[in-house]
This record gives sequence, structure tokens and C-alpha cells, in this order.
Amino acid sequence: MDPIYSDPHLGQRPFFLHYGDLSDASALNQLIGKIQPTEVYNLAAQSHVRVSFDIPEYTTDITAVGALRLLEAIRQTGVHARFYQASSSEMFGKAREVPQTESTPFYPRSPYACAKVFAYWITVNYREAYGLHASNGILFNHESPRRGETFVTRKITRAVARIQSGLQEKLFLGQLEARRDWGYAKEYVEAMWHMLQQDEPGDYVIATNESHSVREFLELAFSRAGLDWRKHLETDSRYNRPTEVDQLIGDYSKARRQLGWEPKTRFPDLVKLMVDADIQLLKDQREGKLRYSD
Ligand code: G4F
Repeated sequence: MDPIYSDPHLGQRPFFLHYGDLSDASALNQLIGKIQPTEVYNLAAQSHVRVSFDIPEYTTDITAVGALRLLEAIRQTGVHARFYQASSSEMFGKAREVPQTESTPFYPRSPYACAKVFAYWITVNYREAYGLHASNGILFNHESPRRGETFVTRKITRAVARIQSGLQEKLFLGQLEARRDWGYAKEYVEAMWHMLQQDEPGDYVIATNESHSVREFLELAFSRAGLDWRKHLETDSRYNRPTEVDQLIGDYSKARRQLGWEPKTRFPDLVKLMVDADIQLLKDQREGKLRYSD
């Protein structure tokens, strides 16, 4: 029997969690055949860019071949499922034009990004070869209080909360001058859903069309808590990547035109909401309150 879960974010509707693994093609085929989904969102990956340099083969197996295994499961079982592939702005890497659009050539700079390029093209290929309703969302960085703690935004906001309450003194980071187009994950998930509601599948850049450095994020986050980042920051070259992506900025005009989607939460508000959430989370933890998002 598969476990049934509920989550306050999803209202009263329970959801079913089925076990599976993107490295296990036969289990995926069985699951897809059993569930008969109408929509499949492939958000699974080894998604940490720095880590992908340490485990390139695993990253390729899950992030690239995993997408193929899911597409094959849909094709082989013949279910009428629409498919969403979580493609990434990292595919633009050493960007060939500014801002990046759906037609900007890819120049991946990490094993992760190379794997995502494969997953992007295999999604296009299954659309063209087999007529699948398969779409790529080329999402630029999307953040929220639920972001994993090893990604730079959450690493900073979590450190701000801990430094403010005296639990931590220093924050160790790598490259501060890298620039990213940072949006609010909650809004980006809506864009994914819109893609699968279209009559025709397609590929869409989802971004804010603004670029900010890690340093800017750092400054805003620390000042939100009344702290001076210079007193707490140490740089550590272990967090540098052998090949860095210096600057990303996305043009979401196609998504606005065809999906009616545009970002609402801008950079300063995103930083604030993440800092505030981590300060609140730490307070709740210290008061012994249980939280479902821990
Ligand atoms: O937060 P990051 O690790 O995100 P990155 O590499 O841009 O990738 C994220 O966004 C992509 C686009 O949506 C996704 F495809 C991908 O899966 C992931 O979610 O790093 C952002 C920047 C980089 O330039 C990095 O070098 O921050 C720099 N940075 C500086 N110090 C650091 C650190 N990154 C991390 N993770 N940790 C540091 O200490």
C-alpha cells in the first residue's frame, strides 16, 4: 500500500507518494502504467552544479538518462500523459547573447549543465519523433524558503538568521561576483503548469529579466537583519567551480505572450521573504515548535 500524505500547502486534498528512482527504468514503466497520469513533471535531478564536478557520472545518469527513462516509460506504456522537463538556464552557461531567449545557443559549463542539455534535446526529440505533448521550461534560478540549504541564496539567509541569534559567527562562500536572474519558485511552478495546459507543447524561458550578483544578495540579506556582511564573510575557494557561469539573465517575452505568465516578486522582495522565513523558522525551532517544512 502506498502511503497517503497531506500538506497544509496543498489544502485538504491528500496525495499519494509512490516510491521510484530515475535510475530504475522497469520501476518507472510499472509506475507510469499503474498510475496512468495525465501530466508528468520531471523535476528530479542531481541538481547541484558544484557537486556535479565531483560526481559527473551519477549526475549524467540521473539528470540526463533519467529524463530519457521517464519519456520511454510514457512512450512504452502508451499513456496519454503530457510531459514537462525541468530544463535550466545553466544550459546557456558561457552565454552567447544577453539576455538569453529560447533561441540562444547553449554553452554548458558543468557536467550538470551538459546533462540538462541532453535532457532538453531528448524531450524535443520525443515531441517530434513520437508526437508527445512534451515541453521544456528553461527556468532561471528560482528560490524560496524551501530552497535546499547548500544553494547560495538559502545558505546566506539561513546564516543571517543564525548569526543574528548568536549561533554562528562566519559564513563561507565562493564566487561573489557571479550574477544570476533570481525569481520566486512559487510563481515558476505556475508557469510549468501553464505550459502543460497549452494545446501545443513548446519551450519557454521563465525568468525575471533582471540580473544580480551574489554580493548584492548578501548585502540585502544581511541588512534586512540589521547586520554588516563584511564582519561575517570569509571566502573559501572550495566553493568555486572549475568553470563558472558568470552572468545569466532571461527574456521571458514568449512566456508572457503565450502563457500570460510574468514574474511578480522582484529581487529585493525575494531576499526579504527568504530572510524573514529563516528568522521565523529558527525562532520556532528554538521554541520547540514542530514545522512541516523542516
Ligand atoms: O545557488 P547556486 O548553487 O545555483 P546555480 O549554480 O546557479 O544553479 C541553480 O540554478 C540553476 C538554474 O535554475 C539550476 F539549474 C540548478 O539546479 C541550481 O538550482 O549558485 C549560484 C552562484 C554560483 O555562481 C556560485 O558559484 O553562487 C555562487 N556561489 C558562491 N558561493 C555559491 C557559493 N554557490 C553555492 N551553492 N555555495 C556557495 O558557497
